[in-house]
Amino acid sequence: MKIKKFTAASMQDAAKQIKKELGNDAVILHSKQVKKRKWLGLRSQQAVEVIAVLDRDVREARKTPPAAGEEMKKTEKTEKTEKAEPVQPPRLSDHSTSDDLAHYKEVLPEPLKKAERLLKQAGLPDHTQNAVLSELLRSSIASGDLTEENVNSKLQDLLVKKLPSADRWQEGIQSKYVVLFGSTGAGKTTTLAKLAASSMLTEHKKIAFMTTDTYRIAAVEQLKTYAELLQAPLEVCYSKEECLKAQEKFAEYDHVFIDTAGRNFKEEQYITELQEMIPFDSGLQSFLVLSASAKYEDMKQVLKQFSGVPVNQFIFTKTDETASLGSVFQVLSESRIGAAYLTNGQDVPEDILSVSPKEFVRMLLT
Ligand SMILES: Nc1nc2c(ncn2[C@@H]2O[C@H](COP(=O)(O)OP(=O)(O)OP(=O)(O)O)[C@@H](O)[C@H]2O)c(=O)[nH]1
Ligand SMILES: [Mg+2]
Repeated sequence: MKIKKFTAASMQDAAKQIKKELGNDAVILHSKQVKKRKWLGLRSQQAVEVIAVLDRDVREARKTPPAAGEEMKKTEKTEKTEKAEPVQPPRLSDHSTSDDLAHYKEVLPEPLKKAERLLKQAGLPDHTQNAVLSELLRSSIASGDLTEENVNSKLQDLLVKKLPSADRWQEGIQSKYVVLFGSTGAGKTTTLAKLAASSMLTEHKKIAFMTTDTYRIAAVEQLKTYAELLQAPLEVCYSKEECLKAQEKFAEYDHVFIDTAGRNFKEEQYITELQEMIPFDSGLQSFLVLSASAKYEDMKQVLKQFSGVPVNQFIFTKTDETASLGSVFQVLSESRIGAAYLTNGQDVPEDILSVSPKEFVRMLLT
C-alpha cells in the first residue's frame, strides 16, 4: 500500500500528479480545498489537497469500478460543486508496494486518525494496530464512506471478527463441577464465590464447595468464610482419594465449585497435581483465571503452562484495575478461547459480568 498527499491548483492538476506518481490504479481517498500562501504569506490562493492511495486490494474490493475517463470527469464536476467532501475514488492499472502503514499515518483523514488513536489507547500490540488500521483503510475506501460513523462501525466489526465467535463467550454455569485455576492472586477464590453465590441466589441451585488449595491455612479460611455466608458445605481435599470422597458426598448437589491453589505458573508440579486431583472426566467446566491487568507476555506464559489441562473458557479479573484491555484482546484473539466472565471489583457477588464480543470491543475502545 502506498499513500501520498498532493497539493495542486485544481482537482484536474492533482489527478495528473497522482497518475504520474502512483499510476493509473491509484484511488483518491480524500480531498479538500485549502488556501496556499504566496509572497511570504501576504497573498493566498485557493488550492486542493488530495490524499491518494495505491493498493491492489482496494481496487479489487470495489465491485463495479467506473472507467478511468468517466471517473476523472466526475472528479472535476465534484470539485465545482463540493467543498471539503470526500470524492469518489477514480479508477486509474496494477501496482502494489510496501504495506508499511506507519509511513503514511500522518496523511490519513481525521476519522482514520481517530481510529488509530483508539487502537493505541486500547493498548493493542503495534502489529495488531497496524493490521487493523490497514484493513480498516481498505474497507473504508472500498465502501466509499469515510464518515466518522462508518469508520467507527467498521473498526468495531473488524475487531469483533478477530475475536472467538460469540457462542464461545456466554455459556454460564452448566456443568455439575466448576473449577477455577490460574496464577497466584489472580482472583480465583473471590470469583468462585461470586459464581457460587449467583448460582444459589439467582438460579436457586443447591451448591457445595471443594478446595484443593491446602498449601495455606488462610486460603481454606477464605473459602470457608464464603461457604458459611452461603450456608453451603465445603470439603477440603488433600489427596485424589479425598477428592473422590467429596464427589460422592455431593452426589445430590446441582453444582460443586472447586477452588485450586494459587501457584506460580512456572511450577510444573502444580499442573501435574491439578491433573491428578480434579475430576476432569466427570462433566466439568474449567475456567482459566487471568488478571486483566497482567502483561500480555505473562498471560501467554500462563496459557502455555495450562496447555496440559482442558480450559473451556477464560475469566478475566480486575478489569477495574487497568486502563486498557489490549492484552486481553490479544490473548482472546490468539487462543480462540472465549471469555465467560469479566470481574470488575472485590465485592461478592455483584462485581462480575458476562459480555458478548461486541460489548467487549466497545469496552476496549472506551
Ligand atoms: N480490584 C479488584 N480486585 C479483585 C478482583 N477480583 C479479586 N480481587 C482481589 O484480588 C485479591 C486476590 O483475590 P483472591 O480471590 O484471593 O485470588 P486467588 O487467585 O484466589 O489468590 P491465591 O489463592 O492466593 O492464588 C483479593 O484482594 C481480591 O479481593 C477484581 O475483579 N477487582
Ligand atoms: Mg485463592
